[in-house]
Amino acid sequence: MSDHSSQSPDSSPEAIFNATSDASALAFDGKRDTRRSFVARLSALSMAIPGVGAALAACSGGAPNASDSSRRPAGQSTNPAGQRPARGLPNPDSRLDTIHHTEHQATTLATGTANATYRRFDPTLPALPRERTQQIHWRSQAVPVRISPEVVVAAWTFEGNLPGPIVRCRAGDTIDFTLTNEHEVPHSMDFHAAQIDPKTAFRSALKGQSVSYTFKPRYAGAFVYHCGSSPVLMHIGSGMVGAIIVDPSTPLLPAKEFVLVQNEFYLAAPVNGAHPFDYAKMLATLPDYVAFNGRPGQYQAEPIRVKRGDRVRFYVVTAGPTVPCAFHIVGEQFDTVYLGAPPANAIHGVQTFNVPAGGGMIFEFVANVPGEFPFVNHGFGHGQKGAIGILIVEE
Ligand SMILES: [Cu+2]
Repeated sequence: MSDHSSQSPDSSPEAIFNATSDASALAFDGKRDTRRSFVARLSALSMAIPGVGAALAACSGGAPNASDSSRRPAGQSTNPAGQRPARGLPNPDSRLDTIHHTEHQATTLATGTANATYRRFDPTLPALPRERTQQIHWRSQAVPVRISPEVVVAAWTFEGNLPGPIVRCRAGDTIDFTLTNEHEVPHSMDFHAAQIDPKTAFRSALKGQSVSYTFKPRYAGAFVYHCGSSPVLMHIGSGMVGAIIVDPSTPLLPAKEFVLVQNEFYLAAPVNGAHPFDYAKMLATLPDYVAFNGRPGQYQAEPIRVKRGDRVRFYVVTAGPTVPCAFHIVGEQFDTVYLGAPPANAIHGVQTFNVPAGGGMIFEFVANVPGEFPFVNHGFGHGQKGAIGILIVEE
């Protein structure tokens, strides 16, 4: 029995999400008094930022220097003058730096909200580069992101979008990665495809600094990347997430391939048109929205399309920070789900499989039935907050 009978207009995918959106709006209205008091509380706290005081005190300022991105051993970082940070500066990854665990109330506000235009996030898996070594240099930035025509969030990002760019490589390739931080808050990068000492490689960069490291993904699969700076809940929850897809050395069968990064949004009341993120709500784990690729319901408004007979492969990565994804396609069954390290660890004839927060799995089937197929987080208390899309199989 399908989840939503196409015979009932009220149970169509569109109706489900529209009803959800309406319900969310009502919920927002119902909380207006609470939100008003929250805003007052926020003002009183002067929009405290995680670790920003220590970061500003430690940072000598200035724009990032291109020379900062030159290759260095894993985890070394430099200040804008190309020097190693002095001893005694706070490392927000350190368990000793408790300041970073106590100074968190709301994200900083990004500017330029009016210029944040809504764009569907292209879910298409990028082509596999021919080169066996990739040089990747990204910036961490605070940027307003319009996650729906109505909602702008004051996001913390990799390369100005939420999720960040999709990376694709092969097992055994070399990734030379550099992160340059352009934001007052310390940031870092944790690739789940890497096996590396996190204390050095995943350490934080203060504003104007860069961190570089090199890794070779050992296993194929769909992996999360995220900022790992403390408190990691705040940094993942504010948008610093994405996916790295690692192909096996023997390619999988040709397919139409798509990447879905699920994340959830915990929003405070808007300030100057943009919603800051709400750390208390992250801790309470009651999201306002749950989305595939950072825009709630975007693939209902603009579905993903394939042709009848296409092999379809979804790389589902759950960035969280907390909510899992019980991935299911209404009216279809998965021929194969790769739990990890494809083509190994394959299970067959699967209706739904749970991708945990911080995990990634690969879902595959042959689209031999035309129609409109909702792909959902079947944990519907979360799915109906925006983690529903439509796959159209055309004749
Ligand atoms: Cu961060």
